[in-house]
Amino acid sequence: MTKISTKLLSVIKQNKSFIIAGHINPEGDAIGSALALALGLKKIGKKDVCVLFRDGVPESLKFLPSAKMIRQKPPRKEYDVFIIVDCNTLERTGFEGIKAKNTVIIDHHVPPPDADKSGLYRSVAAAVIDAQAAATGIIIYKLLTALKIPIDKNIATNLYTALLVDTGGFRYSNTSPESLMMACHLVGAGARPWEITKEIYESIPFKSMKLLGLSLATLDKKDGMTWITVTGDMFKKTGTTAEDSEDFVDYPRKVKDIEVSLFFREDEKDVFKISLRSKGKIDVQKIANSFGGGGHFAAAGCRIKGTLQQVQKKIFTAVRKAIKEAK
Ligand SMILES: [Mn+2]
Repeated sequence: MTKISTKLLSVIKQNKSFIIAGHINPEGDAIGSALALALGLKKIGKKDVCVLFRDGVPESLKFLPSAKMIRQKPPRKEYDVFIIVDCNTLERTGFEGIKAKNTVIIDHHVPPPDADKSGLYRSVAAAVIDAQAAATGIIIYKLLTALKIPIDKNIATNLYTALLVDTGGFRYSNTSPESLMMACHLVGAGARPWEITKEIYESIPFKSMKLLGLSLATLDKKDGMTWITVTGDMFKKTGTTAEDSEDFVDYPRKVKDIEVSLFFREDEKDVFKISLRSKGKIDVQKIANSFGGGGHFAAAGCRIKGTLQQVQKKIFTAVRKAIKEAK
């Protein structure tokens, strides 16, 4: 159960200026949560609210109400409260040296073992880290409710998007009574499911679809795993970037009778980002952790240096071991 502490409520009530930052390479939950929180704070008279994402807003999320308020560089001034959403380390935000009197963390990821590398946790005034929450958007919803902030159409659209994305369109195992109940409230408050779905799932740029075609041609299957790859050449050929391959890992997971699906993305020469997805039995977060990455039980990622062949060998060995141990 998400517990919104009275400390958190008072940190918000007693302060005037807020800077909200989410993680690098942001998606719907990070951006939707940050914007919903910012809009909520403005509703209770907090005029000085800044929303910060180092990488800006991905094309597919520019429709979100108030997406234009997102900045990529922190203003120089000192804020009363720095709120980190949908991640729990300074490193994940991609920012250093944001000046604030108080720090707050609102997230649903398990903190990595070395989470306090930056000394951040010593200065945290309040935190809600609930790994059971389907989305950070759920925690924001509860926070706004606890602050008695009415959910209007713009807030509802941001929160519905957060929830939609992190539940995989209300399909993943985190599609709980709680998440559906919240969706119900948000639609009641003005969120339009089909309008949002069209923006999120039915607005793929043509070049991204071409990239998917090239990547799907690499589909392979072995020992309970399926995988696809995107190489630097494929990006070049289609004029695309990493952003265009965001949900590619979902495709090999659709294959029948497999436990783990993998997506290998060449970020620079001999550096690969690996996304891992589990069909429910294998804890892929553990596997990602062993390579210095992180995530959740069913969705995780890591980065490994080496040629594609070397990287695949390392990952396949780890996944094979995990599948064997789960039997
Ligand atoms: Mn999230």
